[in-house]
Amino acid sequence: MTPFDWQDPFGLDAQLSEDERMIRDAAHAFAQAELQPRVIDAFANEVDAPELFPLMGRAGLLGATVPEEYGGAGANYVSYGLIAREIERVDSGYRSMASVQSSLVMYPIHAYGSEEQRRKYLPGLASGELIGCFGLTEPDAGSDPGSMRTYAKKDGDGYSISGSKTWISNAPFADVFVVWAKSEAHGGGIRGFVLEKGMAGLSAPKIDNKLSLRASTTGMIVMDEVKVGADALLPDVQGLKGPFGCLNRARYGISWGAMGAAEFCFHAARQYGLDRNQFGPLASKQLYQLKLADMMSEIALGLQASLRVGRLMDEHDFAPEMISIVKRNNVGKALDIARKSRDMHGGNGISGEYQVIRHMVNLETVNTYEGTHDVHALILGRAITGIAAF
Ligand code: TGC
Ligand code: FAD
Repeated sequence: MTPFDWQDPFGLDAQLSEDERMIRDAAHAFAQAELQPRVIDAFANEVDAPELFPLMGRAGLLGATVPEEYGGAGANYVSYGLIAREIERVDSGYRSMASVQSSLVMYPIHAYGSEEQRRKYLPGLASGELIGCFGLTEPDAGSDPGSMRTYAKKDGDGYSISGSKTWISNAPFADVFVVWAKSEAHGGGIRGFVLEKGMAGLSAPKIDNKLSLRASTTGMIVMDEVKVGADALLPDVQGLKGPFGCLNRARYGISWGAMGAAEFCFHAARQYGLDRNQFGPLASKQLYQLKLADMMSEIALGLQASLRVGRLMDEHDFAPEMISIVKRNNVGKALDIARKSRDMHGGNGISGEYQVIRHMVNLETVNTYEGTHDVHALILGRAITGIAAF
């Protein structure tokens, strides 16, 4: 019989293909060699790190699911999830940088863009020479993006776009802005536009002094009659299903990523309990072992669920509600695990050096963005009852 492995209780490794294992191992090596040495200082000092994009691009971590002809890796969604898990094992902010680029910028340009837009933007985004951001949220439209005010007026053959987006990852140093707006030329329907740094009327001020996700740069997108040509429109999608199609991918990746952060916190608590003696080794205490058992169980279950959803995505046979289950459950469980691990480290748990409190405060953001924990409950409540309770 296969011996039990506390680091892989259900044999996740054995359920992966050779290619998936290789991608996971490469992402792990990159994250530990390039990201881990920076993160404590980056978080403490809120360091902007645009230079990480070309490093991630060279390591093949950007646009993993985009076909190779556009610079992507042509990998499957399980591989994409495994990459997110390895990056977020180091920090949710670094995973944010990568998942916005891959799921929220490259995906819509590939899925909804013209051939010219794909050729113009995707290779640079895949290599990390270009940095992308995704503007959906507005100061008065967060959980309810359908109430957005950003507006694209007809302007000759093109458009003039005005409005503001807030809480936008990567925006202050982005080159490519995927922005969602209500469009006069399309009966006020929501359309996607690709804007570029340097356009007149476009600015992206940084939001300073975040106390969560400090290693990831966040800003606003301010658009004051930004004039773009007809070629800035993403031609192949109309309505909220455009941004939601992107969010499906990013939320799925987050479900894996959060488990990476949880694994870090679980492993750290285990080691701390083995090393620290109070009335004997902490790990010898029943309450301590109960917490470790809970952590291991939730992580094992969460990873299996994400793998199942990833396999269905790779078969083009998934429902968005499945993604709501894994995003909501895995992030909520990761947050519980990070809080428990912080507690199990005692006073050391609040030190940046031990890293668990950083994961804990990061996961507060992850619980909120890409659909809050409660909004995903309402998506599931609608599916269960047939009644929208938003
Ligand atoms: P609703 O009536 O439900 O739907 C409107 C249209 O959209 C379609 N749709 C979807 N299509 C694909 N995938 C999904 N998941 C979809 N959900 C809905 C739907 O079929 C319909 O299509 P059509 O053709 O009939 O028009 O829309 P609603 O306005 O009632 O929406 C309610 C709700 C709560 C589900 C939705 O607004 C929601 O999910 N709110 C949360 C907002 C959110 O997640 N924002 C994320 C911003 S981006 C971000 O946070 C990035 S952080 C990145 C990082 O740093 O990692
Ligand atoms: P609100 O929608 O105002 O929600 C406030 C509270 O009310 C929450 O608890 C929520 O669950 C609850 N609530 C809302 N509606 C209901 C309801 N109907 N019933 C019961 N409770 C409800 N957005 C982007 O577009 N692009 C990005 O790159 C991006 N990056 C982000 C990075 C960071 C660091 C952060 C913090 C946010 C980012 N966001 C981004 C925005 C994020 O998606 C929003 O913060 C999120 O969707 C919630 O919107 P809100 O903050 O306006 O909260």
